[in-house]
Amino acid sequence: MKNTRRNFIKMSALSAAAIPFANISADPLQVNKSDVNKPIVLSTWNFGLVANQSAWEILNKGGRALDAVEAGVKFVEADPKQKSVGLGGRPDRDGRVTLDACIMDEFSNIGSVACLEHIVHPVSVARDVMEKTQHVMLVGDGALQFALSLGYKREKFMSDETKKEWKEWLKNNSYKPVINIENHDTIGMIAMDASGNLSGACTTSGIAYKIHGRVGDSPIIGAGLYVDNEIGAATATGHGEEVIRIAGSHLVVELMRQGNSPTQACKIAVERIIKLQEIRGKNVRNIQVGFIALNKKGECGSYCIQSGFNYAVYDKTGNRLLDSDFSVK
Ligand code: SD4
Repeated sequence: MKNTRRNFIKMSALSAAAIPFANISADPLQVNKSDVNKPIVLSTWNFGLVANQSAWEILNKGGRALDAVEAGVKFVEADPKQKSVGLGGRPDRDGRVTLDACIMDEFSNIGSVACLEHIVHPVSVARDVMEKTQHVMLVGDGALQFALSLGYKREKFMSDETKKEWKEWLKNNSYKPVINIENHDTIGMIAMDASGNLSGACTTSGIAYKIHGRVGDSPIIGAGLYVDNEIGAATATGHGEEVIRIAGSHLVVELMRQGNSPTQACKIAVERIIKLQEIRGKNVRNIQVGFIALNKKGECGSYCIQSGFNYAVYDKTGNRLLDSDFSVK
């Protein structure tokens, strides 16, 4: 009798434990493999076009999505003309250029650096955190020392032009981030390779003239970037505080898991941000957030708060820049 009862309890516990997993099939989106649009890469803003080009060279040769997204965003990090990413990034209010980046692969390996100074390729340091340490995130001086120990070169940041702009800003010293600055910002990139595997990367110098030490969404897995190799991937740009508040990129992926298209998922996430702005008595017109998303079928989409956000998509039909649809008209 005792035994039977124990067995019953055991069985109940087993079946209860099995319930949450019962719905998680290996293929929740019911992907018909022959219809998958792959390889494909998409990335935020105008500079996504050149970044996609670098990524495509790898994807088109059958390379891994992880290598493609790293190479793609590195192209933008190294461009001194880009004032919101990498080498050319604008400083914080103390005149220090601090960089945030993260990377995630098809196995849910993750790596991230935040508030990293003097290193041109924070995304590669993030990948080294992922592949060479038992941690997932390094910040500030610790991230810098880690990079230097691996042989990364310490570089001088801030061009004369950026320094001049910062000195100008210091005269008023007021922190009012401008939306859609120069139509380019953080680069977030997500890709599916010819094997159908997903990866993503995200890198930025963050919002200009922030308080020293401020970290946005971009290096935070689940906020600025998320990849689930069974479902899809998403990345974000814009006011990082608002993206973190809703765990944005993770939310977009979970919304795709529930059957929403990439565009619908991005839209629902954007609407949640807008609703929270209203609840908190904030003016939504002062902020911009854009998401881009890709699912396992190779379908992609985007949505943002207000006009001005665009993204680049490269698949077998070519590389193109698309305007994102938006909520606040
Ligand atoms: C941040 N999301 O640091 C980044 C910056 C950005 O448009 O994308 N700005 O909050």
